[in-house]
Parts: sequence; structure tokens; C-alpha cells
Amino acid sequence: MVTRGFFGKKENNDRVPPGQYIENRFPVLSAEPTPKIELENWNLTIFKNDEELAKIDWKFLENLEKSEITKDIHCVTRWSKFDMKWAGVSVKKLFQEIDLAPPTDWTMTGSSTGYTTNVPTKDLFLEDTIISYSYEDEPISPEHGGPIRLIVPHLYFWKSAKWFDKIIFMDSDKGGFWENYGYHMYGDPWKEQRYSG
Ligand SMILES: Nc1nc2c(c(=O)[nH]1)N[C@H]1C(S)=C(S)[C@@H](COP(=O)(O)O)O[C@H]1N2
Ligand SMILES: [Mo]
Repeated sequence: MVTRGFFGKKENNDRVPPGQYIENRFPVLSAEPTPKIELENWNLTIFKNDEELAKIDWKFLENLEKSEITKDIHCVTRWSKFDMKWAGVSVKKLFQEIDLAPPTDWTMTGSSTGYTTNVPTKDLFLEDTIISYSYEDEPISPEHGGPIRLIVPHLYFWKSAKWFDKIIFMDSDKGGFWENYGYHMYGDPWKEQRYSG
């Protein structure tokens, strides 16, 4: 008898982008040591180039409408994990609440550790892009980017900054940490946009 695994099932094949395999664990991928961040000390700062436009703290964020998403996540190192449940506040909703219109078409998102990754404004403002504070109904653990990380579910996972603390609106598209090592400027898993050039 031949047992066909996940890859034998058509409905799963349709869910796995080219070059990916299904991972059931939740790997940790961090370029930097895990920082210890207390929610009370957490801030998200929004800039246009060098100019600070807004600063949000946890007290403000926690009272905004909660978005829950369950998504298949794809890492450029080829693992894909199905049905990851994240909760938080959509970036779009946050900007509505603070009455701020996105000033440019390009953003650099970043972490308190110095990690950065560029995300086009239109992708940052999709309904399912969230500033997340929970994974599977629990607080996000420190090694997975807790207490707050960005989730940009439709792009390779390096676009989802852990220990998220800044959005910098830029006048043109510039690469962040991994993009400057040759990772793709956009990173669509269905188009296998792993590396540039
Ligand atoms: N601050 C920060 N964010 C990051 C990373 C990182 O090294 N530092 N790695 C990225 C990459 S390459 C991936 S695949 C995911 C990994 O998230 P995980 O460790 O929760 O699986 O986070 C992304 N966000
Ligand atoms: Mo990754």
C-alpha cells in the first residue's frame, strides 16, 4: 500500500506555492538576538522620511477593532505552514482611527532591533495586513516577534517584521535588511520572487 502524504492531495498542492514544502512545526528565523520588550514600553512610530507623523502605544492599539486572520504563511527558506491564526489591528484601520492618510507609495517597516523590510503602501494597507499581538489565541512569544509583530500574510514571511516598531514612508522604493543582501524587493511566493536579478 502506498500512503500519499500531504503532497498527494490536490487541495493541498493548490495551497503550496512552487518550491515550498509543508512544515507543521513553527520554525524561528531571527537575524538578531531576541529582545525583551514589555507591552507598556512598546511604541509604533510613523515617519515620513525623517519627520515623525504619529506615535502609537499599546493602550491605544489594544482598544481598536480586532482583526483575526487565518492564513497559510510561506518562508523564503521553503517552509510553508497552513492555517496560522493571528489577531491584531489592521494597519488600514489604525490609520483611519488616527485620521492619517498614507503620504507616499512606499514604506520601510522596521523593528526596535534595527531589522527593516520594505513593503509597498498598497500592500501594507490591505485588509489582512495586521499589527499582530496574538498567535493561536495566545500572546506572541518573544522569539516569534512578541509582543507585537507585523503580519503581511500574502508575501514571503521575511516581510513580516518581528518586534515591529516603525513605518517609514519613503518617496521611492528602497531595500531593507534582506533586500540589501539580494532578496526580492516585493516577494510574492506564488511568483517565486525570492531573489532579485
Ligand atoms: N526583526 C526581525 N523580523 C523578522 C526576521 C528577523 O530576523 N528579524 N526574520 C524574518 C523572516 S526571514 C521570517 S521567515 C520570519 C520568521 O518568523 P518566525 O521566527 O516567527 O518564524 O520573520 C521575519 N521577520
Ligand atoms: Mo524567512
